[in-house]
Amino acid sequence: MMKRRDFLASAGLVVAASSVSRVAMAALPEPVIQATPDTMPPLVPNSGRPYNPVVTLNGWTLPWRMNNGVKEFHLVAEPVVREIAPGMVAHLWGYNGQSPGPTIEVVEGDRVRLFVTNKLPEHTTIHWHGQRLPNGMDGVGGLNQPQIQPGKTFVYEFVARRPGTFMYHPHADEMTQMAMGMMGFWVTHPKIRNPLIDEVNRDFCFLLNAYDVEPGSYTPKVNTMLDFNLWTWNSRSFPGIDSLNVRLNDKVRIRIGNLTMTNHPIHLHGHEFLVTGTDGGPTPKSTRWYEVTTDVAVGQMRQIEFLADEEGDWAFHCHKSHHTMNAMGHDVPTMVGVDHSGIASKIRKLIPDYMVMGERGMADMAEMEMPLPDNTLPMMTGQGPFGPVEMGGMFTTLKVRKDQKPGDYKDPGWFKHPAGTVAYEFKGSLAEPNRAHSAGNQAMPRVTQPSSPTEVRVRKPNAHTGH
Ligand SMILES: [Cu+2]
Repeated sequence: MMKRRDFLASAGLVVAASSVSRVAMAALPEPVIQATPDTMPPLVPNSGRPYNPVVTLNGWTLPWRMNNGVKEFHLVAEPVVREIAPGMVAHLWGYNGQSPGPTIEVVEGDRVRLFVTNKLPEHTTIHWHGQRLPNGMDGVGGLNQPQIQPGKTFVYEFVARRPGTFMYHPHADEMTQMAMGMMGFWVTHPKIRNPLIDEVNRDFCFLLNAYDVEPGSYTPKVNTMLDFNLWTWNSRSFPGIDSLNVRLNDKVRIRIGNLTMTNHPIHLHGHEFLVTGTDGGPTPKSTRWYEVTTDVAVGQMRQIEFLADEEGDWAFHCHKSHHTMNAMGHDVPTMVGVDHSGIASKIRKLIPDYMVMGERGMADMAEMEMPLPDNTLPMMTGQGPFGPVEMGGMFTTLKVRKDQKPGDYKDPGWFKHPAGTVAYEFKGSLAEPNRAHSAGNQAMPRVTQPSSPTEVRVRKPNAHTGH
């Protein structure tokens, strides 16, 4: 097996079909395995029709070989160890060394042959989500094909008939296999100039996914339906998600697919975008309007486009606040306003590790060096130029810079704000605010009931509640 770097070094040899023997071409294409969770530079096509490649956030594009005009890819379904963010790895299932699998990039009209080798302990298939294809290539185990048993390789072949944004995932023991991270992205570029598909300077893509990994463990719980504790983009959690680095006035496209079990309102700061593509391909121009948040429902793909004409470090995240938190935030009782003075030291005599959390809100969690179980991410973290960012999960930044070179995707570091453009503390004297001292009205008068005793449920932080 080859690492992608070696493959690129020898790409000239591998893809020049005419110079490879018939015997070699009859064999399986050698699988390319990715060893790192870093964002790889765009894979510029060196065979087939030209196109402007995408950049997969914390991911990569699978190289192919041309075999008599057919683009051949080799996907290997296998157990992988994926770093979710520095300090935490998860034991997942994926493709070619990572979860999600590599992005497949082809051009409208390409004939594509995909070899799928199963190195999992159970059978699998791949469904090519959103594609027009012969029914027997649709990948639903039992319905369209026999299951791919462990150790076996199946061949899928079809023509990528329409341009757009697609995904792939198993249609075999789906609940387990998707909860374990088996999924990938697919982009079909237009063959000729399409009036509904604009040329862009930067084209990013990533999948929304989620895991339930108990603090201190490594393998996701596969039976979880909604209460996941790791909300990820391409199986990465902030601060492990790379920033989207662009040049001032670049036209930017971001393609997002959702393979979690809930919807994600994706929100961009500082700019307005258009939804230029959905599951069915490019949207008619008459349906486009400017937004700053778009909901991506389960099983959907969305393409957003905007002009990056405001310099700075702009937050880009899911707007469900629990989805920008990591594992520790989910089972903590609300303590805002509860006075713990003197209590903690008494409780510590009984439970030595006891800590008071959240009586002034949860922001302390980002600053405190809390003792965490092994292989567990802090609930929210990430040092920004002004302090902790207090985020986790589905969060990253769009970095817009005047001096970012075309085609350069390197992180330019923190934005240097021009003098006088950062919010600052007011140091003058404060006038007493003029408050109105009347209660609000209501449409129907309320009858005052005699008060009854209130029952309070007390829980120790971190105790497993088993709800
Ligand atoms: Cu979300």
